[in-house]
Amino acid sequence: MSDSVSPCLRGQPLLLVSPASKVWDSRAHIHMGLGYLAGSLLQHGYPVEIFEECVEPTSLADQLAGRQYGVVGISSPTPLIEEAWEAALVAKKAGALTLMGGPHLTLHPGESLTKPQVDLVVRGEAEDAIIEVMRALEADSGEAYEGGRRFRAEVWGSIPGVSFRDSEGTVRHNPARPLRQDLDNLPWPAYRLFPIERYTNLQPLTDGLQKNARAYTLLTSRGCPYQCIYCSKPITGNTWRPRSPEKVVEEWAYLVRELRATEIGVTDDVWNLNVDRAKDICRLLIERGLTDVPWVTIHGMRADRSDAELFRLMKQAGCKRVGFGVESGNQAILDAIKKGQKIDDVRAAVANAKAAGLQTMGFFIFGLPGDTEATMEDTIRLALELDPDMANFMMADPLPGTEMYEIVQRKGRLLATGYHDLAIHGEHARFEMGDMTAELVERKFHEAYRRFYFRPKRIWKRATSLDTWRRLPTYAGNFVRFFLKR
Ligand code: B12
Ligand code: SF4
Repeated sequence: MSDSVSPCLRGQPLLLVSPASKVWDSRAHIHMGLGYLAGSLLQHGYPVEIFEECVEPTSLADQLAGRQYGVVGISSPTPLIEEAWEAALVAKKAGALTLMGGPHLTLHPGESLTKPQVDLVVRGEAEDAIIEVMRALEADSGEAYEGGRRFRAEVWGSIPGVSFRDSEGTVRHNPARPLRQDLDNLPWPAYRLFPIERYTNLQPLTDGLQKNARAYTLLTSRGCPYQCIYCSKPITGNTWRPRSPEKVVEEWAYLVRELRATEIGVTDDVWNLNVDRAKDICRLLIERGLTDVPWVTIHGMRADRSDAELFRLMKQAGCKRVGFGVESGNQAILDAIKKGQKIDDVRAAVANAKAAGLQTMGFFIFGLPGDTEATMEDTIRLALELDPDMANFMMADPLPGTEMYEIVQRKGRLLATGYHDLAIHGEHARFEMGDMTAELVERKFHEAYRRFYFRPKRIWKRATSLDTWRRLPTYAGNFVRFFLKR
């Protein structure tokens, strides 16, 4: 069976898809990866649309029934891979060629190519690869076989980062594509393709900045050189690539002035690795009058890469809230998870941020390898001592490809059942190890929420906050989830 017409040659647009989870319902931020891919495609003249299932009023099947797309590109982190394969099936049934990419595909590209509905996989960053894929499709759009579409190796074998089935049906993985260094010359994400009014604001799980915000995210750098054992970094590895402050602020101005952003989230892994560069970004924001739109560092900053001047400049530059990955209140556990951070660094950073007038947020993890009742108690005590405006307690999540996953395989008992259960969404432990039982981890996790949020001063602060009343339904849901169980 063979069909020779290249779908992309029919002049149909591409559809870039991010599937929604079936098991959790959480923050919806614009997908920067898809935004960047769309930016690159538009720059090269390929029409493209974005479909983030979690904010769309229609199903993917309805979207594809209403409009013909030549290529459907699907993005997936590990916990969403089953939903992503389903999306590929829907796209295949609608007659599109299917292309997959993102963190899970980079970790396990061959696994998805065992699914006949998946035609091509791109590993790693793909702004350049997707253009080469589109050009290759013009030369060879493959032949359909029951076991999956097959492609000619002479056309496809030389595109770095691509995995495909060759004419014999053998899965081939081309060599990896080196990471692009000049981030300044990448086209900006195609921000206008996101229906921004349908996205939630940047940290609604914990607190909101504004209701109905036009909440955009922005990347000032990519990657992180640290090697925390629980962190999954298939796309960037242990590298860090900064953008120049000038280019960052140019994009920031576009979000504020052209797209009328009402809040901005810096979504880097570690935006302040180079403290001087972080300060330069703040100085430029101040100089260019871009301080009125509040911004947050969504995923946390490195506490050990900061000083009092940085927080003062951030405050002047319009920053409202900073987050810190504190993780554990026990130094031996912090060392064991290779956080590369001292508890005193965290104490100093939180104190400096508060002194500068910034709201603070701390991320804490329970059930790390080596954790005991006593070390988790240290974590709760550190949270109480630091007393950030918000504390986000989580249970350790052993994502495949991480050192923690290997440790759990060797010494622990994995409790997660399937990929979807590897998401940070529920209130159950994903593994046990030695004397560290799920019961113990879940008990300390719920205890942390109770002891942190049920202090008289905290209750008073919440009760007197306008935001609390606005967000009562969310808080009521979280109350049941985090406080009443166990
Ligand atoms: C911002 C962010 C979020 C935001 C926004 C979601 C999003 N998908 O963008 C929020 C807070 C909502 C979020 C949620 C989750 N996240 Co998150 N998130 C990040 C973070 C910090 C940055 C992502 C980013 O913007 N990267 C920059 C862009 C340019 O890169 P990119 O997205 O990887 O896209 C490039 C390539 O992957 C590739 N690509 C991506 N998609 C596709 C599709 C096709 C067709 C092709 C060809 C290529 C391709 O090309 C893109 C351009 O170069 C990363 C850490 C990181 N550095 O990657 C974690 C990260 C991606 N998240 C992760 C996880 C686990 C989640 C959740 C599952 C958490 C949970 N609930 O359990 C959810 C999943 C939500 C979802 N739909 O994806 C993990 C994924 C690990 C893994 N093995 O899969 C990461 C790597 C964090 C970590 N270190 O553990 N996340
Ligand atoms: S510092 Fe953050 S991004 Fe870097 S490895 Fe550790 S958890 Fe991952």
